Amino acid sequence: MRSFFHVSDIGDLAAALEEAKQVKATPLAWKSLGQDKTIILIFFNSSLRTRLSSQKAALNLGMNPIVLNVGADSWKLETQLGVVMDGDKSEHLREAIPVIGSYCDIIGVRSFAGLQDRSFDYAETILNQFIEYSGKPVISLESATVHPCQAFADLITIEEYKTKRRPKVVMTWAPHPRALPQAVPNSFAEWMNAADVDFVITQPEGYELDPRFVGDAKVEYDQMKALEGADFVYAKNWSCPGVTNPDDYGKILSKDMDWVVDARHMAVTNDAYFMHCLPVRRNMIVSDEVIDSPRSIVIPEAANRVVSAQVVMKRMLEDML
Ligand code: AN0
Ligand code: CP
Repeated sequence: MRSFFHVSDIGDLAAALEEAKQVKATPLAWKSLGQDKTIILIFFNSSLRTRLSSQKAALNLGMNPIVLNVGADSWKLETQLGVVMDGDKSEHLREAIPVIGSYCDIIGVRSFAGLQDRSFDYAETILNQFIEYSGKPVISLESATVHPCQAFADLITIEEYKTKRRPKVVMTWAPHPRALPQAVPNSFAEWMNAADVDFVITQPEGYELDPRFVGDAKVEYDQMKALEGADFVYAKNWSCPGVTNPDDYGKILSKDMDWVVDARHMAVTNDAYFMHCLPVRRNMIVSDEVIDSPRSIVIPEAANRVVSAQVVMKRMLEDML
């Protein structure tokens, strides 16, 4: 695997899920695979789960993880090409990337959408520079448009908890005080469309995700109707993807608190499990009652982030043999 962005990068999904089961059962069975190999994890943005689960996955494989927090531990990096660097950025990605590439075997990058320029974000301009200039396999640790390690962990979790062959999975938009990227819902939609589930997306008007991620998913604007009979409820906020109106890209169009997932919403489901990628704002996205209920699986979902990261790194290491 040269890079990990999309569900297509993992190949056969059933085989990947089977491998995830093995990795989870015997996480230290491939401890010699990563011997003398280094992974550099670069964070342009904050993280708790991605940072720790990626390091843990690398350690399970016997690799040496090195973490770099751009701006905090390093020079601030310029990401735009062709600019006069007379501001606060001391170094350009064009030099930083090949330097980083020369110190490691795999690179993981977290670089959120700027939410200002849709075409810059949706072209994955920053991650593509890492692919082009590093010469090393690159893992998206949430880039401008995708968060594949999260979506893979979400699918592993659904596989573990489902009690029917084809569960109904509903991804619902929920309100948030700040504008958030679309990477998590984009990837979740992409992975659910590839999996054997009945997938429904519900959101207020104007929050339509990019068609390349929505695919053939059902879209239902009536949240309560969408939730009827759901086996899994996946809540997430996202800012306006700018599909219907490009001028609204990255904006908050609604803070409608009726969309906060609470007991009233869960009551119409098939006693659904509640999922969220975390971090979550309580009583903005989900009520205390729901996230604290026995049907909330947010902690095992987060625990599976080690498993998804380890399968991806393991495959990259196997390609180097
Ligand atoms: C980020 C987002 O919504 O993309 C990271 C989620 C994994 N969330 C926040 O910034 C709160
Ligand atoms: N879910 C997730 O990626 O969490 P962090 O932002 O804490 O890494």
